[in-house]
Amino acid sequence: MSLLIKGGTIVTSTGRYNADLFVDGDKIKTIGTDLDMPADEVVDAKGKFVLPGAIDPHTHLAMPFMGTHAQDDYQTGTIAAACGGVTTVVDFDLQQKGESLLDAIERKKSWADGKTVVDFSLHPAVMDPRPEVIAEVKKAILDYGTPSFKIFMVYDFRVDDATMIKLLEETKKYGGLVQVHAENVYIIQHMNEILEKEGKLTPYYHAVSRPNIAEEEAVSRAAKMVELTGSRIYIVHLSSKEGLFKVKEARDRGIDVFAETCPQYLLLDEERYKESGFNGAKYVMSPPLRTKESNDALWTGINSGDVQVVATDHCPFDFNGKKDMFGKDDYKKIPNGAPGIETLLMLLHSEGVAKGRITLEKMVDVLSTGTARMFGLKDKGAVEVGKDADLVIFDPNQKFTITQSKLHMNVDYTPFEGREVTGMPVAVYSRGKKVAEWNGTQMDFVGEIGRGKFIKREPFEGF
Ligand code: DUC
Ligand code: ZN
Ligand code: ZN
Repeated sequence: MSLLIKGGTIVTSTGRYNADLFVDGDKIKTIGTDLDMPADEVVDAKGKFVLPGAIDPHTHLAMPFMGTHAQDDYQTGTIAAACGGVTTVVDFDLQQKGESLLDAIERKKSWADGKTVVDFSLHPAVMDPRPEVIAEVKKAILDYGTPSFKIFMVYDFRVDDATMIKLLEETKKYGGLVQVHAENVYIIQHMNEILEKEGKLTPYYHAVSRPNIAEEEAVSRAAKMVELTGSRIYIVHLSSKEGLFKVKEARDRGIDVFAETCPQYLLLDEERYKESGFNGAKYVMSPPLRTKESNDALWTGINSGDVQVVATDHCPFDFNGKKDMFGKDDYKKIPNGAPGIETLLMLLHSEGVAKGRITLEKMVDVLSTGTARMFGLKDKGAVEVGKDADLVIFDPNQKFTITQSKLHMNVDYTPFEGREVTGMPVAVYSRGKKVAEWNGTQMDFVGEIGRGKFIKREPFEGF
């Protein structure tokens, strides 16, 4: 299968230029002017951007959580990804009690077998840090191609500081990266007790129970562990101005603290929890939505380079039957999480680029090029000869009103319902094969179930 894309504007993380592009099989073979080789498909991309497919390195596909499980599996989740211009997904792989880390990788890979429509990889999450599990880090990095490891500082399956230190030391030896969900569990437990006594249990109090200071303290403590060990961390879903300040403080001192944020922390604020009825439950996620001040600070953090990646934390639970079943009388029982994998690129373009908050090149960096570099995806993340032909032909003027019925995520709502975006994919390619296209009113999936493959990633090489 070959593909010739003519007349588009190729966008990189540092610039843009007009050129034709020829794809042979999985790879970008030639970039140049007036290319005229015969091809199975010829696309006129005049007036359109040719972007590298977005990479979402933060998803929870089919994850068992809070008495239920995240509703998108590897098939529905990667179909939604494709329709949103996401061509690589790096999913969390939660180790079970007593399970080996390497067995956990094999187990989650088997869940994906024959189901994914775009390429994927896994981040093992260390939940049962026995010494023999820490010793598996070397194999996970060097043999299994999974060089990033998630830990939680909250929830029942959190790890303690001593474990964090050991993991930082072990990952440092082999080029691993520790990803941290940073919230102080004791602050949250204390707030929960107070709110319980006061009978404050509606969704709004989810945000009150997890104040900015809980993130600030945890980021600061995790950064100190990095300073101690000389290792590196990546803070997932950074949400607050205060947390960002701690990231910046460490980075300014040369400590390798990296950070990711998500569209919900850039665009939504805690007022959402006050929506009528039980609607606030739609936004119950951890960390919670913050204030507009934090939204603005995080955009600044992207531009200053203190936030290197934008991801989704895609973790969908239906509003009817999941969000409202468990937690009607107590915010603590509402499954934490929200859908987002399909709206990542459209939101970042429309709210970021079209509104002048970030450049198009910065968008490519935080969605693709920088993400590939952070996570060792050496064949992904850029429109360059030799890279996988994971491409989005993007019309920057196409309008679309986000609405759940026109999206593909397996969930009954979107937190961005009714928001009009400017800029949508025209066509999305995964290793040279078209997987999604604009049909005039919405995106259609046109790919092949099971064509996505597991990608072995490289150790961290610096950022
Ligand atoms: N936060 C969420 O909101 N959902 C999944 C896990 C997490 O840390
Ligand atoms: Zn998390
Ligand atoms: Zn998450």
